[in-house]
Amino acid sequence: MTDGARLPSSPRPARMYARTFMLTIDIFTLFPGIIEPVLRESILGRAIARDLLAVRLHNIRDFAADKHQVTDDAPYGGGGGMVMKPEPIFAAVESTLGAPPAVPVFLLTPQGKPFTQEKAWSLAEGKGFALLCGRYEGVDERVREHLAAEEISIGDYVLSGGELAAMVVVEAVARLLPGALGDEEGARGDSHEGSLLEYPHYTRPPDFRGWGIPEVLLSGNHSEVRKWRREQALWRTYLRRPDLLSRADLTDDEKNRVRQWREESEKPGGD
Ligand code: 6GU
Repeated sequence: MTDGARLPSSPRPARMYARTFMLTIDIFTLFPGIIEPVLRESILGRAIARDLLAVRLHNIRDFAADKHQVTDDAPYGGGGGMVMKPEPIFAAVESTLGAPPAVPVFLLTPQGKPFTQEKAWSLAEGKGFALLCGRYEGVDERVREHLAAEEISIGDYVLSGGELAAMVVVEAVARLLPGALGDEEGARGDSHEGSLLEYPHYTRPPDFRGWGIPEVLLSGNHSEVRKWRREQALWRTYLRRPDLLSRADLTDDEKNRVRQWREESEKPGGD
């Protein structure tokens, strides 16, 4: 690696932006009680207290027109499970955000597009958005077709509802808002920033149960520390998430390094 190497995981200056207004996220759900306590704690609680972020919870059931406030029904064509009815969802979203909605509405579903750090940045930089939490076996297809801007999934597994997924999205976005983290630089070295995983961290004591820490971290040599961290981030990504490397922002030197590692592992007897 050349000297004057970049910071760990290659922060992009393009990501330094000035948001001057509060970001508002509207969440439409049948279970606001799942979400409410999460918004009170830690980074989210602080971002809301500091008016960097506003999260508005809307209970879809409040928009069901009938006496029993029914929000689901049996699927046409038969089969098991219940489907979320379109009317209460359209009523909730349109009475809150207008028709068509003034901000993009994202439907949370395992069929959605995988949520990424890149998407988190674009939402943090945007003018606000809404999350619609699916429940039961599904949501009437007309919601996807005529109300949702996009469908988002947080990974290849199935949750019973979109509420926890919505919290994942809100948390990932909130911590990118300027002032949300104690340390302003905090988000920039994170895993997935610049498509590399993060380097290993250590704190006191220097010897814990006989397990030490890498010598370089005690050296006080900041340039050597930076080099070591970048190298660790690269090596870790190579070992654990080689799929990320094609997107990563690497120097020519680093690309050669990776190529060497690959060649060595392909040699007979290599690991
Ligand atoms: Cl966004 N919703 C549900 N119900 N399950 C999921 C998901 C979302 N993302 C991954 N699994």
